[in-house]
Amino acid sequence: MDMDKCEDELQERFRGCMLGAVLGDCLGGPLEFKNGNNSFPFSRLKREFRLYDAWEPERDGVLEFTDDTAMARQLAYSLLETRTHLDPRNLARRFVDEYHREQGRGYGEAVTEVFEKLHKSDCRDPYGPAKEQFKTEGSFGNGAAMRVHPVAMFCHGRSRTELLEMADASARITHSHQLGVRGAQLQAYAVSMALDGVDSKAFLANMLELVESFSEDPKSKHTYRYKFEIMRKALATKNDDLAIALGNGVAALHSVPSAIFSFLRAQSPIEQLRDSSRFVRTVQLAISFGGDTDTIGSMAGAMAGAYYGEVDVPENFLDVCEGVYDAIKQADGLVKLVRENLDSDVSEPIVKRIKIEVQEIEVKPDINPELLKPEPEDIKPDVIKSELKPSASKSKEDVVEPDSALDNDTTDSAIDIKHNIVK
Ligand code: F2R
Ligand code: MG
Ligand code: MG
Repeated sequence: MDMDKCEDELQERFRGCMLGAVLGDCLGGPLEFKNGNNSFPFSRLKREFRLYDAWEPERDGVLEFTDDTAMARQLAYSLLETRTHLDPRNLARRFVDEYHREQGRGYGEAVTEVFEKLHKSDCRDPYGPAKEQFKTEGSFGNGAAMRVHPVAMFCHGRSRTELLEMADASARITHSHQLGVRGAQLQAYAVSMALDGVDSKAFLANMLELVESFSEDPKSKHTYRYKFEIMRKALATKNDDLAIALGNGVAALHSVPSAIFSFLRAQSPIEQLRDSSRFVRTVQLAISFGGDTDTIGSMAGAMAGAYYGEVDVPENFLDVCEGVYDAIKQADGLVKLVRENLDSDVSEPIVKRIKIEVQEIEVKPDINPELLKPEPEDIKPDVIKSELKPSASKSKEDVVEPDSALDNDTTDSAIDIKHNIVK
């Protein structure tokens, strides 16, 4: 593959991040839930990866990317289009169009309902359909976390508050459960620190500090804290067999920490993966978790690529996987955009406020027949009209509200590790 060389370290890291996410997705895709919820031995991973050393695209084709990359690309395109902020309606439309273009990318079972509802309503309220998911509980799937790395790139050089706000806004278009939103924020923060080259000790301390700050959201705080405690002990003892303890399922809680662990653990040598580069052993470790291998692989790949840069990504993978050229172009576009934004004095909200036009209410005869009677002469027409339906020009600000009070579940009662579900 022929491409321009990177001009500096930031471009290296941005390219590494976008490439890492695509490669993790493509390399993990063929193994997603192929061993049920069981992990894979490292020997299996080494065997799989040996195939890629001798890969010939004309003969072997390419490994296709899945929904993870399909959505991340649209998030990157949306930011490249709006340039100074995230526009939730633009992003929602992009997700919907992308889904309708290629429905076979392996989307989550429930998220497709969100796309259909967004489509039918022309994304009038980009957050509305997600709030209706799972009997209004919202999705806690990892779909918001798996696509969030472009947010970390866009927010490079900005405050953590802005990063978390944009990650939240990008997540809620499909995922309104706090555990799904928090998963996206944790992944965004992890990628952001990887882009900054933060060392593993400070990285883990910062992640824990962020989790502790979820004070108005005790369920997320307790359950994610529990995962980070497991991670900390495992890193200290170099225990690599954490699929059961950290999880490998489609819930954000059972996959974001696993990806973060893979990134941190693979910074040190792993005996059974000694032949692999740091980037490759991160992706191999992530995929070895089994279960949701494309997503854990992609999230870990985004962090590893951001941390080590494009230079650590073996060139042979670029011919194996779909979407790598676009990933590089998007990374180059984002690095340019970030520089322009940092150089300019423009200060505007990082997330566009959405005005939702209040729809005219259709008056059905069986609701209130009284209202359909001819107007008495002594009542002004305007009064009746305003009783029947709100003015079409009325609008309300859509303020992103935190979920209603969550119960004070403790760690043990809130998660069921064996079955990969959140109670
Ligand atoms: N969909 C897949 N892979 C196919 C699944 C394989 C299958 N399990 C198998 O055994 O073969 N991969 C892609 O989906 C994941 C991202 O999903 P996303 O975008 O979060 O979607 P969704 O539908 O919102 O959530 C996924 C599932 O999680 C469960 N769930 C979520 N919230 C829930 C809640 N509040 N209550 C109960 N269950 C909830 C549901 O089962 C959802 O369908 C990635 O892996 C991506 O690669
Ligand atoms: Mg996928
Ligand atoms: Mg997946």
